[in-house]
Amino acid sequence: MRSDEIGARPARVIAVGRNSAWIAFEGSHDLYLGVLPKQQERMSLVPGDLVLAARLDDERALVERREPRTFALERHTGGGRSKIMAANVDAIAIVTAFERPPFHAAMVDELLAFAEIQEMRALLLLTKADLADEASVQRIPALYRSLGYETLIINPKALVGMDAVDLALSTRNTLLIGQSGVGKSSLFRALGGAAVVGDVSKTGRGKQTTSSGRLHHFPEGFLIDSPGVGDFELRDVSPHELAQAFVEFRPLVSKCRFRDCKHLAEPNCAVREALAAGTIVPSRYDSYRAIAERPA
Ligand SMILES: Nc1nc2c(ncn2[C@@H]2O[C@H](COP(=O)(O)OP(=O)(O)OP(=O)(O)O)[C@@H](O)[C@H]2O)c(=O)[nH]1
Ligand SMILES: [Mg+2]
Ligand SMILES: [Zn+2]
Repeated sequence: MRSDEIGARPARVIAVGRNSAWIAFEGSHDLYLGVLPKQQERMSLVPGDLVLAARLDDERALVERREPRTFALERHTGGGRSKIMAANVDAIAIVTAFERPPFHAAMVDELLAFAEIQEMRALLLLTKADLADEASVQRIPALYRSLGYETLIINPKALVGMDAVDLALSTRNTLLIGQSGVGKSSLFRALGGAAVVGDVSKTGRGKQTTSSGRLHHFPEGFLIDSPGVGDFELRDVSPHELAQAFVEFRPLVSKCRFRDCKHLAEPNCAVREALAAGTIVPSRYDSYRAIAERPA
């Protein structure tokens, strides 16, 4: 055994910069700058990764290896790029505003479908009710609750709903995901997460935008803040899987006339009949259709 392996202990990756990673040893909140050995310089780390590391001094630790990931959340964009956002998470909290930016049903529904396909727990956290009209504040949460999704209305700026969201998140390993400006970092800080130097960049308009992920430990579980996603695309999903990922379509698909019905233009389609009858909400069907019709 090499001498530097003697002191190697498990540590969690808290934040990642361009060529660096901050880690915290299990049971401690002190941050160390992770140093990668020469032969491992290309080892990629993301928040949530578990590593084995040895303290070098008060500020630095040598990262010897990364433990296998139980789950890596990979994001695909319309531009054909992909990026691993977080490792070892078991839930996603989709953060979305009623207004500023306006509610984006297509993105919420695609993220919910993604969680269904990955068999992950998904929560919906709705912000900025104070800027929205009463009708939306009634309608949107009612829709998602009727589909069975845990949905909370919160205001991380005014600290409204923080106990409920703490209860919902604090025993899980959760990634906060959503568009820029919806309140992810405000929520992350309200739940005790720290903004580390270099973690936020000021844009020209003086707006603070998260430029890399950052992890906060709860006594059990953790929470990862992430940069806003402009778009998010499901990949490599069969038509059958996609229809199953829209939970209200599930009991209907076996009733379509054609077994390989894609629920787009086929006759005697139970999904489109439900849409016409009003039991499937148009915005949900539109979200489904946008994904189903997207060129592969
Ligand atoms: N009025 C109102 N403002 C809110 C609410 N939640 C967050 N904000 C404000 O929205 C702005 C953006 O919040 P952030 O927490 O930085 O948003 P973010 O999702 O982290 O954005 P990115 O890091 O760019 O992805 C801040 O000025 C917050 O104070 C809310 O419920 N109501
Ligand atoms: Mg942010
Ligand atoms: Zn059909």
